Amino acid sequence: MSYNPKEIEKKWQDRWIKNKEFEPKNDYTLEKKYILSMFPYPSGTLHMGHVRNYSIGDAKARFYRLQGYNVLHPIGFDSFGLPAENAAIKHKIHPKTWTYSNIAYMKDQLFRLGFSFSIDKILATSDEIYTKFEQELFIKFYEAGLVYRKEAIVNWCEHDKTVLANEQVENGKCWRCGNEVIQKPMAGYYLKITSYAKRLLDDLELLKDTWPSQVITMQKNWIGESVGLEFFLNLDENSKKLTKIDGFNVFTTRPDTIYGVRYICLSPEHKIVKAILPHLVVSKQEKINHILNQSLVARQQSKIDGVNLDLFAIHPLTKEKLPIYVANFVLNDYASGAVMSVPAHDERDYEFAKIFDIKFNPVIKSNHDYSLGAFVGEGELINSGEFSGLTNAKEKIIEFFEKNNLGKKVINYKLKDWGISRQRYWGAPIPMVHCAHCGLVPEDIKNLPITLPDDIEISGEGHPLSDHNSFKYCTCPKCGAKAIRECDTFDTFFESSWYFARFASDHNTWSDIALDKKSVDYWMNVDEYIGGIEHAILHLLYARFFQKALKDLGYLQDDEPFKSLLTQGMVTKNGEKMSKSKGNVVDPEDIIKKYGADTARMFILFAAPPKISLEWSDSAVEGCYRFLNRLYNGSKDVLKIKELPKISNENLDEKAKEARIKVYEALKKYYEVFNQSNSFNTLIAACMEALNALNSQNNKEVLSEGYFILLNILEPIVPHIANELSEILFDRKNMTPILVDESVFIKNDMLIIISINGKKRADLKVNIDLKEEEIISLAKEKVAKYLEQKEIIKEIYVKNKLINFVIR
Ligand code: ANZ
Ligand code: ZN
Repeated sequence: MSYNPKEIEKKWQDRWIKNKEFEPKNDYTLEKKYILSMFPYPSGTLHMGHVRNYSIGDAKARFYRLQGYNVLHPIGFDSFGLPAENAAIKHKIHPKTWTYSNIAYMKDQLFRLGFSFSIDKILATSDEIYTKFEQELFIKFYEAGLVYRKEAIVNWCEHDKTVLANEQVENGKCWRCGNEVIQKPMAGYYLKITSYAKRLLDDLELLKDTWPSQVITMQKNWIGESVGLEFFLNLDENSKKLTKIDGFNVFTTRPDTIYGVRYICLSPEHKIVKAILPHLVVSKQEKINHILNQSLVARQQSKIDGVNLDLFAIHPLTKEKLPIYVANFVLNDYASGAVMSVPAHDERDYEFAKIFDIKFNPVIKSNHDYSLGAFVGEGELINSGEFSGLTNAKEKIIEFFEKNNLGKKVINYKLKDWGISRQRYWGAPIPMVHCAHCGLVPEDIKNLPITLPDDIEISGEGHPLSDHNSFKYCTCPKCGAKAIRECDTFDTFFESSWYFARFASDHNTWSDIALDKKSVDYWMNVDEYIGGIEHAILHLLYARFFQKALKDLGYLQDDEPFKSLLTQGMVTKNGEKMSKSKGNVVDPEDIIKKYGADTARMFILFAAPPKISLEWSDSAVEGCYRFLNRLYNGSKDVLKIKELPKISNENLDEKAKEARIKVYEALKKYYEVFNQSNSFNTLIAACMEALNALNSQNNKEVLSEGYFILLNILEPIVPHIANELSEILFDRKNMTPILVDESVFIKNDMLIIISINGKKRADLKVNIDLKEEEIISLAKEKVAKYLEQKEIIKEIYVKNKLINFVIR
């Protein structure tokens, strides 16, 4: 019999599925581990990145099960989203049909890779039951004041009559039809993630030892806390008259440069710009309208530009008249949408001032050459009235403003509220109703789920739901009048923001309760979350926000959803990321067919530590396959045993002792790798060494013990072959877990190499406790014939290793 992965793997997979071996237990007194790999989008088939993600997670889940933990290791599908609609347009197949047939195929693939997922917990976020509870949570958010509706500017394609995500705008044009994309105000729902900005930032501290620092930094930057001064600027009398506005706020992170302010820049959307626009000459109006029509990305990519509004603000300290401009780099929805411009100390302001020929005046002491640009450093103030001479003046100037009621310290965040409305069909309907009498009304919880109609036409144009009358028209849940249903659907990030908590909910109440408190409190939070670095910002931030909001609503108890995070590296081939467009994809299916799932899993974990990118190598795949063959073939010599043999080192020869050391080194590594480092590659290398050592010795007891231990170690990595051989050879139930036996490492003898003039002449076996002089004199005896009539000029002893005699 030779190694036949096809047969073995099928046998074990069938057994696992039939017996549902990997269901979490509902006994909440047990110690638990919740291991979660990010769930896939059902695009059609698994790729190597998935195999990597799930091989890591599965190894961890199986390890903890072997250690006696109650393990939750679920899988699902993030199944709403645009690709299903694109497939519908392209292949004339219903998004639902496309999605669920992909799910069926990928589910089958996952089980053919032997991943130990709970079967009861499998879900797809497009399932009606998931939609139902998601809509319920949304309504709870709404009632808690965490949701609001507002109008905002979106990318709009007039040809396709649809909103486009930023990624769908290519060089200002629609990715589908190539028409010019315009900026259009559109109403949508927003989640108040900004009211959690501080907690999202502060709680990163809780994760600093268990999340990659890179991810923490990216989250910090994305939240973008910025401390500064906000103050009110009055318009001069004439400008007040023209605009009927008294003044406006500005925000600065450099209050220390207040005496260097030469002019003011406003966003093109600013209310003062709106007020003055009709009074401007046509050429200025056109220029402002042009900027207004540009997307923010386009503005950022354009050259710095602006328009002089011929208005003035009064400097709060010097009372100078400051000219007011519109500038294309001022963001309307950051801080106050207005900037005090300091050309001497800010690069953008310097550039801008050059265009409009505005003079600058340094207010920070330096030897800077201003012909080269602005001086952006900090330092002692000059030309700053009573503040001149101060260093670290920021705080003092803020204090001054506060004391004189001119302004106040403010913390701004880059983070924006999260717009969740999508003008799409294949998403969860937002459960809101527009009633002529009652206004905006959330759907009645007992009417949930609001489901998608199946009979729609997807052409890519228009909005399938608002074109669908029986979906669109409904009755108001409050007054019963005829009303209009919200036809937008949730951003798909909404689904992935709570699926981890849903998995933790009790299966017995699965269809009745969104998040069963007792069960969720037991399982949450996720002990190890494994996934791609591409989710470092949005998904992880939204999930953290949901966790906190759900905690505040009483659903969850932890502040953070993911105790520890492992971001896996990508899979590359020939140095480039595996991708269809590069044509360098290796299909997991081919590897499974040719070598089996165990080889695929082993290679994935062997080729690189999880965090590092993994370069595909056919020969390393072969190498893993050969190892498994050796493991299988070598098992024929292993005695079938019911109990571990009691082996005493004293009765063993060197090779057998060495083999035991290698086996126990691998065992030590096993605990270290699974509990801490996750460097599965080093563990597999240790197993390879151990197997070689076992095969080059001939003590049967040592071989049995070695196989028993190695199969235990390898089970989380190559579960099929490990279970198969263990079942044939051992009585597993009575033999786990195994612990490291330190006595194996104690060597009584050591082998010293004796060389003469650098050439090896003999080995010397000595007791480890001997003293140096004794060892040297024994060595001299052993090589006596070489020393006859020679003079020893030097004796070099390398402790416990070798002796070299230099002779003449
Ligand atoms: C005067 C100044 C002088 C500034 C100086 C910087 C350097 P962060 O760190 O990103 O918060 N700013 C304020 N609101 C803005 C907006 N809506 N759009 C574009 N820029 C805006 O940056 C804050 C700084 O960016 C503020 O500090 C302001 O310029 C500008 F030597 O004020 B500063
Ligand atoms: Zn009503």
